[in-house]
Amino acid sequence: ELSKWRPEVIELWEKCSVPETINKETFQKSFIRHVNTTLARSIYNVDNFSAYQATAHAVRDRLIQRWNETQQIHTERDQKRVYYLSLEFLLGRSLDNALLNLGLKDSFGEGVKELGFKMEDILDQEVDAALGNGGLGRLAACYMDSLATLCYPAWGYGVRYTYGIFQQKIVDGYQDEFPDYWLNFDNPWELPRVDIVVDVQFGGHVNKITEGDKVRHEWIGGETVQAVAYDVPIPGYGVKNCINIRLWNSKPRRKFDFGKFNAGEYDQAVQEQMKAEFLTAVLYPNDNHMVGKELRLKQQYFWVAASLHDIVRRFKKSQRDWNEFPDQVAIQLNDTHPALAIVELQRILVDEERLDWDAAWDIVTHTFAFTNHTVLPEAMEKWPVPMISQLLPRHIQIIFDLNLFFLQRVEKFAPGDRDFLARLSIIEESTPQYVRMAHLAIVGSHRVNGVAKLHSKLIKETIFKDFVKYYGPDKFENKTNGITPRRWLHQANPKLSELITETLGHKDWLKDLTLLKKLEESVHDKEFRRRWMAVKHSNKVRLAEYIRDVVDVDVNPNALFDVQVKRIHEYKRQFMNILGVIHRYNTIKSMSPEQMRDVVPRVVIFGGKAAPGYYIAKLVIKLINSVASVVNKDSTIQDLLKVIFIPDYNVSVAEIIIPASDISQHISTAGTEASGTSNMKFVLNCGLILGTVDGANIEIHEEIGDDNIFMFGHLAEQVDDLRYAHRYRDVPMDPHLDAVIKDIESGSFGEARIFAPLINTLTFGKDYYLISDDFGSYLDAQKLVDEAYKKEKDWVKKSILCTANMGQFSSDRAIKEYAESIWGIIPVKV
Ligand code: 8GP
Repeated sequence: ELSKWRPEVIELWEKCSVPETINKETFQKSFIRHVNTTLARSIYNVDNFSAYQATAHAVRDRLIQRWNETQQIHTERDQKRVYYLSLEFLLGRSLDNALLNLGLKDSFGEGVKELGFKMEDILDQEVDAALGNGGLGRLAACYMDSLATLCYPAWGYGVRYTYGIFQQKIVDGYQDEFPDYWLNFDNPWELPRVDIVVDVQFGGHVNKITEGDKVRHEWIGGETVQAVAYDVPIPGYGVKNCINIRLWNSKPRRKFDFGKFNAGEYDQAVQEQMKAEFLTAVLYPNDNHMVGKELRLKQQYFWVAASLHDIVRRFKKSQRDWNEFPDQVAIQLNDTHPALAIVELQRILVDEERLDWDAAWDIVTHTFAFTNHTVLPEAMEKWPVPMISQLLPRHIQIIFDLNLFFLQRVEKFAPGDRDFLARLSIIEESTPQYVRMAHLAIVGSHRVNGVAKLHSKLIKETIFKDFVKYYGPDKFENKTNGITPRRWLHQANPKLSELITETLGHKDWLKDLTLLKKLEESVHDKEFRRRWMAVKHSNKVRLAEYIRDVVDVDVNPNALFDVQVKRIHEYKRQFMNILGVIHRYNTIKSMSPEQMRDVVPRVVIFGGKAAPGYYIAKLVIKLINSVASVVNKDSTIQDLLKVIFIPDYNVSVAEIIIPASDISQHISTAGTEASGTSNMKFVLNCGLILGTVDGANIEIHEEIGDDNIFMFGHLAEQVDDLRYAHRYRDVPMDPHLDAVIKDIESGSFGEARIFAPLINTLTFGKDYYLISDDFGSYLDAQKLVDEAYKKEKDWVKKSILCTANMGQFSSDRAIKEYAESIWGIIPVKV
């Protein structure tokens, strides 16, 4: 394609495209140029925020160069690519991460200092990109970091929400939600691609056209919304590769309804335009819970259609045969949200590319793979058939056809077993009928995976049991989640990172986390232990300052910091934690001054958002704050206990909290937390954990050993029987729990009637999450924590061994496993 240019032109381009050397001086030039031109400011009015913008733009210039080179080489090599489709990418802040991954932190830091700024102040100006709810969205972000670092040819596809996850404020102890208008001031981390626009169709009808002995379908009419691409560059660590997340934004088609306009209905014509923009306005704020809003379904199709159009266009450029599609393209479905992509690809191949049905289906099923992230029934996506029919009339036909052919095969496998057929069917035969998205995702994929060993076993034994019978076990795999050590240690905990690098004598551990194992040799080194402790202490001081700033409570950095930060959900049992806190409070209150001297002072820290419609979860927040306001004021307990609820927990708040924890709690009812990823972050940052036998806790336990973790509670295989007992028998309540409940009911923490619905979940609600069954062993485990913390030397050793044995939980390991056993892709290094 260069042939259209004269050689002199090409030469000039090459001469002018030589990348600038990057050092302090060139950075400063670039900084000032951006202040002057991009921001139209000058030395007279440059504040911290404009300094942030200028620095971000200077970094962005370098990112774009790398991004271009990466795209160019990936196009040239034309290797198989993976496309990661995720409705959530919880990226957090980008500046610090980009500086570290590009190796520019020191030189740029010096550079801004000489210009009269502090790097910390500049970094603090950035707002989080919070396009996700919790673990699922943050996992996608960690995976993009690893894909870039390992040089895989990969793209992410998502939605550019105008409003990310809501901001949480605490008013009178209750959660209040405020819109997160994160794009308020320009976003330097995205590149608007006004040239990349895809038409997405909704509604209309389908014509059946017979041509000779062939039938084809034509989907026409309805409304069209345009998808505009915004590209977010993701730099790898210590490599030149920089990959792309393409986020789609909806906008109306340029064509304006002049008919209506001329008829005097100007406002209505404008309203229709605005409706199109509204499509990508807001992220649905539910974690592990499905809410069947039509707009959400529209978002899903909008994003899937635009992404597939893009993927197919890229494939067609190489002019290969369609059979080669699965050799060039792997598509990973992050949960069932993008499951319509399966139907859309089949539609493109059959209706537009005129492939025959079976050939098309063969391509589809070799292209897709599907990750499940939960077994909770309320999270399983299903959409009413009438809703899909209205929005996507051709897709619903395809879904019914796919289901018919699928069930015909199942019928051959299990002749006459109608129940089996009904259980496997993509369609739930209720009134109205529903499309079960997980079934669609399984039938349309060549691999299905869970996200931790126990979870992957449970999906095979419970929700997908019948599919295992039909397909055999090999279609189902485990890919234990991972986290990126770049953000979650190097960036969030710079002092620990430095100490590790100095001790090991290299930085290679950031790309091969198993190298941390060598830290084990230093546990007997007294000076090393002292420094290890000093790092933890300074991180606790940093968190204590943050707590003073946001909730105006003083906490003692020498106390044991006990943390539970994650979405508020009944299955995660923050309720059990706060009930335990009340027990602790009452125990301390009943002590003599003598006895008190033996108590380990504790700061119990909570953080997390509740879905705005989740009443019980919101009451848990209220209870935590009510307990906090009583306990924190009570001078009779001599600062032995403080309770803190940190508002608006998000990625950048997590970066302050996680490095400061002594113990963190991951205490879901066994079998309910698919994996958890914050458990990995805490242990990597040398915090011990108190956990149930659930999710990735189990594998962390295997790696770090019995002595360095506190595990308690019933096992997943006991849960059914325990629930049965609550349902049909009179199970006596744990006496300590009973006392705590009576205390709440007596009004010790404010009006008792407020908390009645919460307490009812334990009684009338049959204690579905088994708090009373685990409460005794929970309190016992907490006692062991206190005892262990008193033995300082042993505690530090445990802490070191935690970090040293986390090699397995890098997202690099996880991504390599996906690449090798599911996607079949190889690295292409720039
Ligand atoms: C979460 C799981 O709850 C968490 O254990 C896991 O670490 C994380 O995914 C990443 O794998 N699951 C979800 O957020 C989830 O299933 N969300 C809804 C779409 C169902």
